[in-house]
Amino acid sequence: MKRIDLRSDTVTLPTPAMREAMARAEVGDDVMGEDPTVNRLEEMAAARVQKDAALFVASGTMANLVALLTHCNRGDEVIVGDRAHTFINEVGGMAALGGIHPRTLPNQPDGTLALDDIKNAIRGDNVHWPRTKLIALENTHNACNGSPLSPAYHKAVYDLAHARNIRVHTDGARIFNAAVALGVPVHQLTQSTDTISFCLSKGLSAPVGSLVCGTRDFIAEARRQRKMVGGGMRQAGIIAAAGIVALETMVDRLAEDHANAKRLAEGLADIPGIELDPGRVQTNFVFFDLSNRVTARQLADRVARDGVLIGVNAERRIRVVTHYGIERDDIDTALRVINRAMK
Ligand code: TLP
Repeated sequence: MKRIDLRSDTVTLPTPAMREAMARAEVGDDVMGEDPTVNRLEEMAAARVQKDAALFVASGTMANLVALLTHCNRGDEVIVGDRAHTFINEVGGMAALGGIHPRTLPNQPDGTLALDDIKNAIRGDNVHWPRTKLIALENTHNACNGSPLSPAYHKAVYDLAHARNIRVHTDGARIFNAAVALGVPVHQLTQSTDTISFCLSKGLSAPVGSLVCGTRDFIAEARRQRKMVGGGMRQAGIIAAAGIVALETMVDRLAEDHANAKRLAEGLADIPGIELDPGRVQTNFVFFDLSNRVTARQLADRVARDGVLIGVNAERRIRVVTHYGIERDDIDTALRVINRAMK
């Protein structure tokens, strides 16, 4: 029985080409700037998102932390969505390690923050108040249906921020999913953000690693912050090699994951007791609610017996994610198994 793991795209395994590249990778001490494979990945990444420089880090969480530590001093404030990964799923790192004050605004269902909410949240100069330093966006927005934010929205936030001398960081863990879903080159999304982090180890299937991208000065400072949080990785070319293959070969195929998510959503919507609007599925995430007596935990346990793994998101809410390794036939199998378990 093939295990059909739909809990996350973080479960993707490296491709044979990645393993081969890892075995052959030329390496050196990256803390000394001497790992040629890491240097090549960083150059490729920066070029891809049209920033001056990039920094290879261990995870998406570390990428966001290092970016926030570089943008903000202790006591500075970051405007962030109340459903943002940086706010809900990163162990409070910005506050715990950076003394950064999160000012949350309601995320709209499409993952955006309302422009008026942002304008109203930006602080003036007052001895009592923290300084608004940064606006943090997320694209695609994980908890908001995996929705992609558009180039126009990025530009609106960027213009608003820069008119007030505030910077913008985007958690682009899945920025390539957004670009593929919107049918735009990724730099159209990244041109209107000062810094962008993205992950190699989600839909792009590399085993480890993320990048932070920005100006040369910003990345030089981010390199110090990475060292401070223990992220200097020495012969990291072994894992960077897989990242290069990921960027070269795994971006365009994300469209398959989106098509599979759509097919899955349409099938799920037909199952009695499941509530979802397939029209809202734009990338590789499908969230659905359970309206009969079965709880999310019970459903997950039942389908797991048949080799289908799904993510429990809340008492009656499930998240399923499509990715490399999940084929069209697996979607049909998962639908059959879930349908049976709902009876
Ligand atoms: N998200 C994971 C879990 O942490 C929830 C997942 O399965 O979706 N930004 C975004 C938008 C993310 O979705 C994630 C991971 C991260 C950052 C953190 O990346 P890692 O796990 O590499 O630290």
